[in-house]
Amino acid sequence: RRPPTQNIGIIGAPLVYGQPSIDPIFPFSQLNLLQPLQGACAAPDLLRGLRLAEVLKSKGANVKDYGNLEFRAVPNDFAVVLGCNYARTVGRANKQIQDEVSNILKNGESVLVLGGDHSVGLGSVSGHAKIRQDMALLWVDAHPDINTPLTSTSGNLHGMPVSFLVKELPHLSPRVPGLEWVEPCISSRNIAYIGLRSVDLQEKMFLRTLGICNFTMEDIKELGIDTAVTNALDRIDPEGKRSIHLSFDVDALDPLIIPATGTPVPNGLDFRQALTIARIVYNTRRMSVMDVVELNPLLSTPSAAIRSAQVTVEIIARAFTGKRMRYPSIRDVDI
Ligand code: 6HN
Ligand code: MN
Ligand code: MN
Ligand code: MN
Repeated sequence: RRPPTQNIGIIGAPLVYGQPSIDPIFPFSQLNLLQPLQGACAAPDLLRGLRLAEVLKSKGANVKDYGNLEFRAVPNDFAVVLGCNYARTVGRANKQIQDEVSNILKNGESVLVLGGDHSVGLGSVSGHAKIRQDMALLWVDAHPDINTPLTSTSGNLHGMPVSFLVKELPHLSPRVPGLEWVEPCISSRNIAYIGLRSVDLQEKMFLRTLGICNFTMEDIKELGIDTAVTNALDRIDPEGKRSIHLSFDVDALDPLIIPATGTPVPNGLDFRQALTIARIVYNTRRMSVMDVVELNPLLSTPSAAIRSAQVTVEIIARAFTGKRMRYPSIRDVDI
């Protein structure tokens, strides 16, 4: 079967308020020294600089780059409101993301959303669901990002997007100013996780009580990555008809491979496993949206940041075109 030519729309979503660098309660705390956390906003342009669009084109895709969305910080949005940091800024930015994603899908293009932190999943997934109600979500991440504002210990919205999206959960959450527009749009039956290894206690409870399909790193070690991903897709899309959303947090990979990320956790996926996930998702021919989030070039040495970004480009190319890149093999690049 010859695959149809892929039309891909790229949008940059350089949002960092889902994982802010300024501690909203203790403005003089040590956390504020972590200024580089803001670096996730540099990821889209770094990936473009590594010729992301050209690589996709060379694999036969039609690519249109819509550039970066421009986000404005909502004034005085520093306080923790109902357990969320910067909810109005994050909410507003995600409304923009939602509109852009659904418009590009309406054009008949697949969408690549370049974060930013993982709070961009709020807008990206809900923009996808607006156009394709029958959507299935594969969340590749070290973390399940399913805290509610009441269970989150950090208050950072990048650890919460799934809780706002799952139909079975939001009644447990307060209505957060700035996020009222987010409608729960996906059933827990149609969500699966790959790569988990840092799950908060209450998150574990949500996964259990809702019976959300998840393959932790332990499971992957036991079953192999092929079986894990194939089973996950079978579970969330048993008839093989749904539009697939791949939300890819680069911290799913081992920090030795992608050190440039804000919440690294040891014992992650290796490069081959990540490429396998991308290939199996590509083989469905039904991936409509991919998010690539949490790449933060300021959190490692410059050369490690570039290597992290190159690995990311290869995974993206595999997910959209099924093809392996020959250039540049990460081992051969000398920076
Ligand atoms: N991510 N569970 C932690 C929290 O703050 O809620 C970490 C979240 C990490 C989020 O990596 O996208
Ligand atoms: Mn995440
Ligand atoms: Mn993560
Ligand atoms: Mn935590």
